[in-house]
Amino acid sequence: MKIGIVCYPTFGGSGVVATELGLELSKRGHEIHFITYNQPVRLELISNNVHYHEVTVPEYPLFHYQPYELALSSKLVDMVKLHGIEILHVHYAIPHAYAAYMAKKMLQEEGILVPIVTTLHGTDITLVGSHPFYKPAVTFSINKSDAVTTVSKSLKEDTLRLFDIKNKISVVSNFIDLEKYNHAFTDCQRGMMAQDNEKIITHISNLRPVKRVQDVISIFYKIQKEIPAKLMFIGEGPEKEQVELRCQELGILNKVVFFGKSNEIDKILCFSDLFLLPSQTESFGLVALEAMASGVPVISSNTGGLPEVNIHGSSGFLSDVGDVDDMTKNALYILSDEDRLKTFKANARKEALKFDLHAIVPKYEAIYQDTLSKC
Ligand code: GMT
Repeated sequence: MKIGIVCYPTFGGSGVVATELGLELSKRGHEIHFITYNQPVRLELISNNVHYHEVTVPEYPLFHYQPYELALSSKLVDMVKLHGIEILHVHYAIPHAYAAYMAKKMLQEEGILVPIVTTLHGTDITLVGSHPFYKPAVTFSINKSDAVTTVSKSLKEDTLRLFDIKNKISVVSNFIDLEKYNHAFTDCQRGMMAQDNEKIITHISNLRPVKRVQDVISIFYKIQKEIPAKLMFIGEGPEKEQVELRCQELGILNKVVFFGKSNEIDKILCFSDLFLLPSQTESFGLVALEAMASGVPVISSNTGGLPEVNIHGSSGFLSDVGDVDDMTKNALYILSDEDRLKTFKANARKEALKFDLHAIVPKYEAIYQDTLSKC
């Protein structure tokens, strides 16, 4: 199939999933066209089967807001015509599903039929999309998609609860390329980051309020009072400065390593002992799955889709949002006994195997085929 993939090209989970999906589909013989405003960060390889088409929005002084969805829908029309793209798979409803619908309508005028598959990822439903500013447009574009998927059961329930949905929603969970996280590389540089007796705790996110990064600091502060530990803090975002200030106030700045954005999180996860994800809401928690695939147990909140990924008492523990005492207790339980830590690490990897991309990508292929056959 010739498949157009629309996504955010950033470090965010939806862009990562869309990119990994496109790359795997290309290995399975499909022709993939990424259509977005930058080359997706995990798209290292452009090949015969993988193409990238940039959407540019020329600056015009009259426009207070530059019309990205207009530029995107025009680009989609052009690329479908030029490359014979048969199906469009858009990741994140806003504004991608809306722009794709406009493109579909324009193409219909010329007798070209291109169905749209929309994958909802989380904040497009739970935070941004359900805001009255966007809700009518998001409801419309979900209902007008030819197929709709969510990345967890929990997100499907949220979508049905928050919007008036007439369309069928299929759950296709996020996935992971386990081979990438099998510690095959030999340069796991634990010694550079911590002493042998120190435990390494890791957090990775976009440092937005929804990630509750202050809870990460509170939990780490309590852990390091009990056992020697270091915190690896990966990501950039609006809460970073506050986090740095708080670490300084608590006198733990020398125990926290700030990495900024990283394209090599597998290299950090390879030497991590525990992962913290105390988010306010999380439709899936791809980063928790990435940690688990690296054999890193997860201490997380029990919100959204996290209980579908992080299995309480096996790959880690779940606590109520904001319950930093319970999260600390669980973290110390895992870290304070070497044999127990080993068991949790093995379990984390085992639970991650359920999300192997080889099992999940064919589900998208089946959806494409089904959608095309109805067209
Ligand atoms: O806020 C983020 O974590 C980024 C956001 C995105 O759209 O890129 O992530 C959402 O999609 C990911 C991939 O499906 C999910 O793993 C994340 O749980 C989800 N984030 C939230 O629901 C907050």
